[in-house]
Amino acid sequence: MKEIQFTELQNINIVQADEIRVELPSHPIHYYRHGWQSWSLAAWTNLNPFPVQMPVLFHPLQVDAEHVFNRAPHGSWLGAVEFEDGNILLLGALATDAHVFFVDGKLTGRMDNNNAEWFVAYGQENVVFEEYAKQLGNRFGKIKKNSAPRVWCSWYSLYTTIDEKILSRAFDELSGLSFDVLQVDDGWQMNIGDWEPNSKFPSGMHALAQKIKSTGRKAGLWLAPLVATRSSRLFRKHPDWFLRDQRGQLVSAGFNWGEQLYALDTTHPGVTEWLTTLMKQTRAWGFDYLKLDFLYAGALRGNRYNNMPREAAYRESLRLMRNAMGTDAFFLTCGTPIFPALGLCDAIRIGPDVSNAWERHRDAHLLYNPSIPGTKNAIRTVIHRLWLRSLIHIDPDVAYFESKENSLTKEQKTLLQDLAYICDFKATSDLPQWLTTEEREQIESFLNANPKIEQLGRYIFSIDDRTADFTSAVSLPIWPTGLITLWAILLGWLGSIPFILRVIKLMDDNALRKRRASL
Ligand code: 9PG
Repeated sequence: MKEIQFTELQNINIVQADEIRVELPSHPIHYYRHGWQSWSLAAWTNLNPFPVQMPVLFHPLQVDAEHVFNRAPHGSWLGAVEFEDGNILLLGALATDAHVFFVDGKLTGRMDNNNAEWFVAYGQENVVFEEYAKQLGNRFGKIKKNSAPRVWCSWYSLYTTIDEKILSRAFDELSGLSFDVLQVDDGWQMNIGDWEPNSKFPSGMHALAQKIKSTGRKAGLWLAPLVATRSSRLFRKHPDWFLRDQRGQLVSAGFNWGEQLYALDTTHPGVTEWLTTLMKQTRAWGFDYLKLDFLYAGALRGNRYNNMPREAAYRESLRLMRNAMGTDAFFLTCGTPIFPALGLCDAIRIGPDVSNAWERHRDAHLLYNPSIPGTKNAIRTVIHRLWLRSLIHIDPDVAYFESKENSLTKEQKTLLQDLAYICDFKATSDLPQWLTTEEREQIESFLNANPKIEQLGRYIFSIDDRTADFTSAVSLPIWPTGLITLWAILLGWLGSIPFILRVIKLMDDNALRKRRASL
């Protein structure tokens, strides 16, 4: 354990230690929490105990389940405190498998297993984060291939109701809009784990990629290669490939698609071979842009075939998949623990999903869940992770232009569009046949714009001659009091009952089926 006094600090300090404690010059006013994976909260918060987000069943897929019940300020790999005068002190690992806590008025960093380097710096927020990013780039590597492609993604308008006919129509009607990639999202596969086309894609995946390429764009595909549902053939055939705990019980990777999810042990030779074949298969089908999702599953705690720290194991699986797909593919990681992905992919999703609504009372105030899809949740976390932009392409998720089935105000949509400019990553899911002529023109001008961006304050930017202020997205919900607390506890509990989630899923599927008729 290394103890560092504030007076010993140089401008930049690199310290070798498994555990480190940094004394502060005075009592801070804010703490920078950095959540584990794409969908986990990143934000400046006060120092009060923080509510535990609900439902518990979702913890493995929304936060770092190892630390979720610790209500004191803490975060993955780094932590920073802000003082009255606006200066900050940052303690951050230059390695994976590390966590930072605020304990007894000091910043404490802990690393699993290895004795690696820590970065400590005090000063102006932008300067400190910039230097930290530089040091991370030296250790993890930087890859930024020119500019990020402009993407149309099927998820946020069609969800799982995609089929050959619906997509083919959308691809045709997107002609005249300057997209570089048309990306097929969730809904094409047989099952999570069984990555073959389902009956809605009778012509197969090669034909689907060909169709996209015939429109002059690159073909993109979504997969969640490190998880599988209990009902998948993969799970039934290879139960020994999945991560288990000390007692030999399967480790939960959370719950989605109305089912229990399990995580592949990516160090198992059967799994490495299977992953390699899968990546090569997607390339052979003709997809050049891969959005690999639910990747956190590769970094959950468990007993691995090769005993190694969980995030290091995950990083190796990314290396393996990257090698198998080739460096000429554009590789976007999503639902990914952030640090282990640096240097191995082209882009990282740095926030939760956006949605056609700003914030839902249930999710924000009762479940206190900042990871659930919602535009405010997405903007809040993305705006706190912009410092990663010098290292890698940062994906803030899609912007909306359409007004059909969308309750965002014009101002809220503009915030998302501005965030895309700031991140230099432009994507939308708007369905071409839903767009008015004006909305279509707005998309085209968005895709071709290259505005001059300047940061004026933590949440304020100038974009050409306009000002974009993201302050309205950063506040955190107020924790409920009185009778509402009981309702919140009940809801959190109900949300962890698989049967209830299955019923909700059936209702959602039914609504989507009805909607499909109108597409
Ligand atoms: C497809 C989607 C889209 C989307 C991804 C991911 O429960 N959750 O917290 C949760 C968060 C995100 C999520 C799904 C569930 O969405 O981010 O772009 O590809 O999967 O299923």
